[in-house]
Amino acid sequence: MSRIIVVTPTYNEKDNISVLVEKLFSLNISNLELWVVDDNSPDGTAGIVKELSLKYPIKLISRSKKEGLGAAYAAGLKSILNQNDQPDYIIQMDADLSHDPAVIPAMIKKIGEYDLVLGSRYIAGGGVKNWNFFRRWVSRWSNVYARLVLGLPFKDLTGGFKCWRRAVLEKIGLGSLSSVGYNFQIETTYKAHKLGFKICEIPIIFTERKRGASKFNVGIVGESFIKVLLLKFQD
Ligand SMILES: Nc1nc2c(ncn2[C@@H]2O[C@H](COP(=O)(O)OP(=O)(O)OP(=O)(O)O)[C@@H](O)[C@H]2O)c(=O)[nH]1
Ligand SMILES: [Mg+2]
Repeated sequence: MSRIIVVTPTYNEKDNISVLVEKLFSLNISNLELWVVDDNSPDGTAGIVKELSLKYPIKLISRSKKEGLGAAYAAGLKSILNQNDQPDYIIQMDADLSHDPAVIPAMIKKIGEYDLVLGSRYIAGGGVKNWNFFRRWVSRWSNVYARLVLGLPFKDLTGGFKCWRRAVLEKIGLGSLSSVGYNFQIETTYKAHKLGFKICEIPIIFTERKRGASKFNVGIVGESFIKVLLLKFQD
């Protein structure tokens, strides 16, 4: 039986995290654990996670300050790889319910044949709900830009709903990643592709958060603009 760890970064997700947990564990996937990487959320997200961990297999990684989702993921993934009881697959997803846990069984099915499965908004069957024009525009162009500069064949490079075979994460060198925002997603997929791992996309519908505040900002777009070029010229 495969062992699966779902990892999610949280910053002020008190109104979303318990719904995510209930939805995730109601899938009844055996050997599934959730790891939450919280950056000392002032709204008390960590306390809610601790309470939930009395009922469900949840591990909380508490970090002292907010350093962006890239740093939170890198820390969470490193701790997962450094523990004794290694998972077969690692799924990463947002905690704000934009990513629907109902997609997870399809991801697990696909990871049997691939090394990395990307949840994709920009292939047939995928999409985005309730995003304003600006967010749609930024997301579309960020993807076109990264795809063309890096020469990648995937339609959604910036999405954060992904399922990894453990060996891929071991090889891409988590210690060398520096992205703060969604560039983390581009960087990790690019490294996996360059190493020759088999990657596929499956459709997802991304729904804008209903509760809590977005951490998206223009700095994150600027970071990606520059770091995609740096990635290209590192080669
Ligand atoms: N630990 C941690 N988590 C973060 C940080 N920034 C964002 N996150 C989490 O990363 C996930 C994605 O962040 P969001 O703010 O929802 O970003 P987004 O999905 O691009 O933006 P929206 O569409 O507006 O929600 C959420 O689960 C956040 O709580 C951070 O600095 N630290
Ligand atoms: Mg979000």
